[in-house]
Amino acid sequence: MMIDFYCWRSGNNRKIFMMLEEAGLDYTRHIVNLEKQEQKRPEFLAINPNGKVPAIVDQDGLGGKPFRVIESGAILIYLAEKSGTLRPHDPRQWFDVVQWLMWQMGGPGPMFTESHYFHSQKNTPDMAYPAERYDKEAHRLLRVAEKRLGESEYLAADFYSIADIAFWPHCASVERFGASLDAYPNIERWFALVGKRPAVKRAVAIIDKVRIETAA
Ligand SMILES: N[C@@H](CCC(=O)N[C@@H](CS)C(=O)NCC(=O)O)C(=O)O
Repeated sequence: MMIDFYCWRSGNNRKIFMMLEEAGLDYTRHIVNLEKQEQKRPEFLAINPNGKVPAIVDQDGLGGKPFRVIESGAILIYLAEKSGTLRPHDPRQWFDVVQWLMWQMGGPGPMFTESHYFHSQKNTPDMAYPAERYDKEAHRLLRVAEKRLGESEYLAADFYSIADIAFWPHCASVERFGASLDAYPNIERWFALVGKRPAVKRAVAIIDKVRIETAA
C-alpha cells in the first residue's frame, strides 16, 4: 500500500521527495498547486488543517490503518521510523539528529523564506527595516551552519541524516536573499557531497519534472 504525498515543487516538499527516494518507499504524488491556492481548498484542509504542503497519508500507517502526517520535520521523522532509513538507534546519535532537524525547522526554514520575501521588498517604503532584520538573521544562521560543517562532516554528526535532508533544499536558493555559498566553503563542500547521492539526484529530477508539469 502506498503513501499519498500531497506536494508542490518548493523547499519543504523537496525534503520529502529526498526522503521518500532515500527510503525507497512507494508513493503517489498529488500536486497541490500553490499558484492556484489549492492548499486552501476544503478538500485539502481536510488533510492538512494548516493549509500548507507537504502532507502525507500513509495508507498502511500506524496499526495498519491510514495515518496522516503534516509538517515536513514530523514527516521526515515518521518516514525514518517507518522505513528504518537514516534512523540511528543510539539515543545520543538520534537526539543529535533531532536537535539539528529542529534547528532547521525553527531557523533556516522560516527565516530564509521571510528573508527572501522582505529582500524582494526592500526598496518599498517601510520594508528596509524588516528586510535588514531578516537578512541579518538568515546570514547568522548560515554562519552557524558554516561553523558546524567545519567541525562535522554532516550537519548532525559524521553520518548523513534527516537533518541534512531538511537543510539541503534551503541552501539551493540562498541568492534569493542576497547570499552566496561561495562565502561559506564548509556549506559548499557539504552541499556538493549531499547533491552526489543517487536518491538526491532522483529527487531533483522528479522535482524538475513537477516544475515542467505545473508550468503555467
Ligand atoms: N512548517 C511547515 C511549512 C510548510 C510551508 O510553508 N509550505 C509552503 C510551501 S514550501 C506552503 O504550503 N505555502 C503555501 C501557503 O502558505 O499558503 C513545514 O515544514 O511543513
